[in-house]
Amino acid sequence: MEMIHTLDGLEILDSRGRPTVRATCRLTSGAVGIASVPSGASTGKAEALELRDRDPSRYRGLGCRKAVGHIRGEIAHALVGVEIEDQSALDQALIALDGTPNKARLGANALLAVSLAFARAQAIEAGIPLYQHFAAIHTPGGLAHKLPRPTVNLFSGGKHAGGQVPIQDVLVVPVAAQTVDEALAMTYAVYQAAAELCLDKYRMRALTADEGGLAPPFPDAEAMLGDGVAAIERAGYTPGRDVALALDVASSHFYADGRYHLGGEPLDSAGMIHHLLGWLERYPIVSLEDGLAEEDWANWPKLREAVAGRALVLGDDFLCTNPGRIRRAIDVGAANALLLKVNQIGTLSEAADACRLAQAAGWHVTVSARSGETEDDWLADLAVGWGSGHLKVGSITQSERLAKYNRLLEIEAESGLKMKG
Ligand code: 2PG
Ligand code: MG
Repeated sequence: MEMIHTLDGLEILDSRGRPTVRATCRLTSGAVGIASVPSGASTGKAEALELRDRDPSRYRGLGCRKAVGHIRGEIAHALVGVEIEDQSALDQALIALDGTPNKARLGANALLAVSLAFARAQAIEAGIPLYQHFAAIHTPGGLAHKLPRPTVNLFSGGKHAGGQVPIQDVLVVPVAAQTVDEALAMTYAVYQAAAELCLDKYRMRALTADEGGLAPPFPDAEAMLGDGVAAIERAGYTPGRDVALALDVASSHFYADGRYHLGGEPLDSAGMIHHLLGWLERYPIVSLEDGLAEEDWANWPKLREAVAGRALVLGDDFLCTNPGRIRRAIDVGAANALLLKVNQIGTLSEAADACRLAQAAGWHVTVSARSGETEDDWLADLAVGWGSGHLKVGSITQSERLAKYNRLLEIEAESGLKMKG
């Protein structure tokens, strides 16, 4: 049994300078957990609601004083001094207190900050690393058993880079790396080669997008992919063997009236699947995220079948870390990998449900940051504790990204855990 002694909230700023929420949870034992929540820009429609003040005179309406007020007020009132059995009991209490299906009343940002701060306080109280505490939340008595492989943003487009090209991210996956340390060194080499390539080809110094990805004026998605391959070669690696690509197509954001507006003639779903298969033929892509739009349910199973084993069919906006959507996708065979973002659902326990559901179906899980991040590093612990195959954090620049990579290096050094194939 646990008891919260004090609960506090603070409005802080994320990596885009927009407000977000931090919570501080002090247990009666004296252990203190502090956690900050991230925020997306290319959000899925089924995400839990991020509560914003909507006061246009302050941060263009994006203030989080209401969410923070709920932590200090209603949530603290309900939880302080009450016996709480575990994370699940805490999260159930938060969900019941909010009382809406999408956490619209108190805000998923307020709820998640409390959920995470409580978890961190419990880990500190138990004197165990946060990743081991997350492992026990995932499976009672469970222990972390492997490290995730980083998938790192190289080029940005879409909503993260002003829409100069419709697709959102080309990422590098250092598939030949045996350790996190090696994976990051390889990634750095490719990123620097890509920056030189941008200078040569686009006469552009390394101007970066929201997640630190390079964002030159690509004429089209093919150029973005081709330049990804060229950067891998320029760094001295063999594309596909040493370093592969992953793609976040984020296609919901260029889908309108049943057509995909990729540039050129708009494509129907069959045309889009055909187009994606062409990319899989030509480029060493190992993971295909949101290849189809979030509402294009009828065609996701066709995409999964067509891709069959060549790359992961990964759902982000499509699944929104939502157990109900994941169950449906498993039933109809719509994907084989989950992009897990805890703030899409709003509590740690529900995200753990989503993760277990996907893993039990034999799916791969990629734990992901948001485009608006903080310097908090809990995500690295989460990816390790929940046995995810990949960790997607953004590029290998900017401290809000590097906080997670540095934590992963720390975990690798202290735990002796290995990255799996
Ligand atoms: C995504 C994420 C991270 P955002 O689409 O996968 O890259 O973006 O946080 O803006 O939803
Ligand atoms: Mg995505």
